[in-house]
Amino acid sequence: MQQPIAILDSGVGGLTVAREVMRQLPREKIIYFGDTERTPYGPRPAEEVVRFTREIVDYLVQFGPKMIVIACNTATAVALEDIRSRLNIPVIGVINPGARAAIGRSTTGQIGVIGTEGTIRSGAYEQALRQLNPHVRVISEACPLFVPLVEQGNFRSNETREAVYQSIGHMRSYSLDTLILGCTHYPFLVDLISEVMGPQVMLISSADETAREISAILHNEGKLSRGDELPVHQFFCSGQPTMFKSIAQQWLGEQIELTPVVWQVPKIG
Ligand code: I24
Ligand code: DGL
Repeated sequence: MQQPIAILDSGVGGLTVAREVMRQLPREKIIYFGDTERTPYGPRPAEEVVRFTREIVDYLVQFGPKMIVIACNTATAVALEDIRSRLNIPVIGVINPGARAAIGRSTTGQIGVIGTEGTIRSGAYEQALRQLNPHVRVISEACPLFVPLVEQGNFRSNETREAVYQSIGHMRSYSLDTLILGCTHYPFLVDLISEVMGPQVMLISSADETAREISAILHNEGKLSRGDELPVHQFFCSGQPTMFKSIAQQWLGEQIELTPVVWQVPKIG
C-alpha cells in the first residue's frame, strides 16, 4: 500500500516517533503535522486539546492515510477515543504501547509514570496499565518543568538536574522497577532521570514502543508499503516554519519538505 502514515503532535516532540518509524520502516511515507503555533499542549484544558487534535486530524485525512498516529502523550490521553470513534482507519496513540511495554518488563508491578499536567490529570496511563493488569501499583507525577528545559536544549545543566530532583526525587521511596517516560520530550533527560531514580529502575520511552507497535500492526494487516523507491516525507507545521525546519532537519539528519499551514481565522459577525 502506498498510502502514507500520518503522525501528529503538539510541536516537534513527535519527531521522536517519526524518526523511529523512518528507521524501522524505511519504505513508509510519513505525513507529519506539528502544531507549533499552539504548542505546548501539556498545560491546556482537555477540551481544548480535543478540539485542536480534531482540527489536525481533519486536515490530515485529505492525504488518505492508512493509519493515524497521535504521537503526543497529552493529545493521546484526552482525544484518542474521540478520534478513533470518528474514523474508519487505525488510530494509535503513544500511551498503550508504553503501558504494554511497562507491564511486560516490570517484575514487581510497581510502575511509575511521568508526563505533562494534562496527561497525568487525565489518568489515562493508570487506566491503560490497570486494564492490562489490575494488580499493578501506579505512582504518577506531572513534571511541568521538563518540556521548557528540553526546548532550551538544557539536557544536563545544574538547573535541569535540580528540576529533575525536585520533581521526581520523592518517587525513589516507592521502590519502582519501571518508570514510563510519558511525554515526547523526556527521553532527552534520560541521563538525569536515571541518575535520580537509580540503575534498578527501567525507563520506558513511549516513542520507541509506539514505533514497534506501528510496525506490528502494518505487518499483521498486510499493509506494509512494498514500493521500490524511497518515499519523500511531507511535514506541516502551524507556526513559524524556520525553527521547526531547523530542529527537524537536525533531528532527522536529512533535508525535509515543509509546508506551513495557516489555520482558518474564525470570522467575526
Ligand atoms: N528541542 C526541542 N524543542 C526545541 C530543541 C529545541 N531547541 C533546541 N532543541 N525548541 O524539542 C522548540 C521551540 N519550538 C517553538 C515553536 O516552533 C517549533 C519549535 C526536543 C526535540 C524533539 C526532536 C534541541 C534539539 C535540536 C535538534 C534536535 C534535538 C534537540 F535543536 F533536542
Ligand atoms: N508532546 C507533548 C506530550 O507528549 C509534550 C509537549 C507539549 O506539552 O505540548 O505530552
